[in-house]
Amino acid sequence: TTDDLETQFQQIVEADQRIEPRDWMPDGYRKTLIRQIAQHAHSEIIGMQPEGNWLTRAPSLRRKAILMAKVQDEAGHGLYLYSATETLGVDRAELTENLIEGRQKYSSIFNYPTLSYADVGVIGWLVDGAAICNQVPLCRSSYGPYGRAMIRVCKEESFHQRQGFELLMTMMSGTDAQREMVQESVNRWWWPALMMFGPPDDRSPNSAQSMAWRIKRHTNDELRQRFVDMSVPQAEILGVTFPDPGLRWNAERGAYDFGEPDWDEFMQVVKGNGATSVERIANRRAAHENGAWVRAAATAFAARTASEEGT
Ligand code: FAQ
Repeated sequence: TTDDLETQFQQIVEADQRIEPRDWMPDGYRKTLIRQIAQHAHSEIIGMQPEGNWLTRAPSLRRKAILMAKVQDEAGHGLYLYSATETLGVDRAELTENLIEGRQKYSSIFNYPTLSYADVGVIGWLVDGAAICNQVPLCRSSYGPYGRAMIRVCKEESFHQRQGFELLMTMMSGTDAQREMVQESVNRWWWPALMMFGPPDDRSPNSAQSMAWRIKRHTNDELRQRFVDMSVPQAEILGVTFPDPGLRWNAERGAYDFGEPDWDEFMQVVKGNGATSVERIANRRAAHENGAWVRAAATAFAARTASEEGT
């Protein structure tokens, strides 16, 4: 019966074993995974745009090669994640459609503009840093194809984080103007980076169930705290500050206290009213439409090959 299947499913999950595509799973589990993994895939693909914006203006060949490699990695992450989503019985074409029609979300962080080259460094340091913090526990996610995809994604994200930090170290040992550029960029990205972890736990409708299914391993607030604690010492090494007067060490908790992100701004961005939301989707739609001939050619070739094999 369904009850037996459900009990067996929960036992597998609680024994920290993996659920695989052909295993029985509750509908809600499948829906949640499709939602989260598709949103994650869309984020990687849309996330190519903010930094891609600086590819033609990288300050040296070395910086350009690094940035190009990073942006291409994001494309790869999107592809593995779309493949992981397809194992749940949805089609990638449908997911792309959902993204460009605004039926599925992508991370709030990619709705902010990249205004200076320091943003490339700060995105690597803070945005990839936050992504790693969130994604390392997802390597142990109960759904096999998602957890396995995350292993490679995390290795690449950690290169991204380091290239960002190294870029910022270089700028911070440069001129006053370069140091100011870095600080200005940190001021713009700090709060949006904290919002990447999602709404506070008491306003996170999906967390409890996703934790019980071991899709998520930690709550949004736990991961946000971990990120703050790991970032403060790094900021000290760099010589930058975070724009939060409430940020201070709490010896009793053994953690940093910090201020409240602007959750109204977060809600606006998630609703599609971010500074670059319209542009991001318009670019994605144009790329998809410009690629129509490739899809048509591949489909025609596959049909012809199949009919030749059939004769
Ligand atoms: N932005 O109940 P919860 C990257 C939505 S890293 C937009 O807490 P959940 C790497 C949420 O979907 C970025 N929407 O939801 C990179 C839900 O709405 P729904 C991608 C958000 O799922 C770096 C509602 O709010 N990483 O791309 C956000 O349990 C540099 C209620 O929230 C991932 O996607 C947000 N920040 O927890 C690439 C990681 N937060 O769907 C290029 C995987 C929440 O019910 C350059 N995802 N919402 O309509 C997760 O870990 C989770 O989905 C959370 C949200 C933690 C993001």
